[in-house]
Amino acid sequence: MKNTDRLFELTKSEAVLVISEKNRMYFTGFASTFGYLVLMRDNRNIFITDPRYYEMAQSLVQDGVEVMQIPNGSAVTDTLLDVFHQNGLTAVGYEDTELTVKEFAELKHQLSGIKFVPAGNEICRVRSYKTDTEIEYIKKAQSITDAAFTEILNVIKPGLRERDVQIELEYQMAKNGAEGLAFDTIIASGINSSKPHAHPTEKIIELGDPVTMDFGARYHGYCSDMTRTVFVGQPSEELHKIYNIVLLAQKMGINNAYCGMGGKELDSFCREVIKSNGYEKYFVHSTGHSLGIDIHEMPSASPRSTDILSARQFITCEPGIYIPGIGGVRIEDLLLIEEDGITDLTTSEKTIIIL
Ligand SMILES: [Mn+2]
Repeated sequence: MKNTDRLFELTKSEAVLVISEKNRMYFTGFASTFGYLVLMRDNRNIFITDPRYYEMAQSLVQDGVEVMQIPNGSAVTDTLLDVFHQNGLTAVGYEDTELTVKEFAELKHQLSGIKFVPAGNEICRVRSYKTDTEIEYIKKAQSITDAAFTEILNVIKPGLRERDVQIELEYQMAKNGAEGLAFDTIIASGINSSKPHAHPTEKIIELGDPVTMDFGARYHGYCSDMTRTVFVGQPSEELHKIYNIVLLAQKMGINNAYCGMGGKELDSFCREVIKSNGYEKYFVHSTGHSLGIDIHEMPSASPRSTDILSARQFITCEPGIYIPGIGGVRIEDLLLIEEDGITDLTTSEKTIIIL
């Protein structure tokens, strides 16, 4: 089972009940819309599901997971109570980070007598340390993303809409092996680029426009993430200057990154460069985040982060400067942290690109 030993090092509970789709998929390796997973300290793990998934689950769940079917006509919570009683469990960890208030209230009501202990943060922490297989999936997702960027440089030209660039970029990711998107693609051109998370519009790309593209692919359920700002024709002097400051800030972060550093420290390497050039108030977001099954996972790199960037974790490095009415620049690479160093998985060019 994936990282369950680590989970039980972090939580005091004898068992953890996993209900959310993504965490079930994480621990069982099996995607389904319905199921309840009971992880136990003695490494007995029971996946309870219904007849729609029972047969499939038996052949597809990871080693170490026992699949159980809800008896016809009975409630899943009755089966859960049986499992808890048979294993002498009176208290279980639960996903306080995932369940709605209503879902939790119902669960407590239906499983009366069981004590629920929050375990959501512990699960997030476990998920932050990637296995070899997860690292391979994320590397592949990133290489698909880089390949799509190479292709899009041949496509972008004045007269296209932002939407056209979005469609082509997503097509190229699919063509290169993506099974889906990591998140909604951001394409922001001209003055739209001062909005860090702008959605692609019908706006026509014009000569002199910056075009910021923030996009990622999904591969075997795992995300990638990168951003580049390119220029269509010569940029204004100010945008050119901003580009070089952001690039310098990003390189300062990457070149100084090391295993064991604080997320706050990585952020400050980037932020200091932008500050010393007088643009601090235009860098309006964090420097980075990790990813995995979700596009935003822990650890994070921000002025408030208390995370330590550790081996087998990922972190993006994505400083930006955004000036309303003028435009913006963001450059984002994906870094893998390992004991013997940092690998920048993003291979696309960063020196200013003027198409
Ligand atoms: Mn990102």
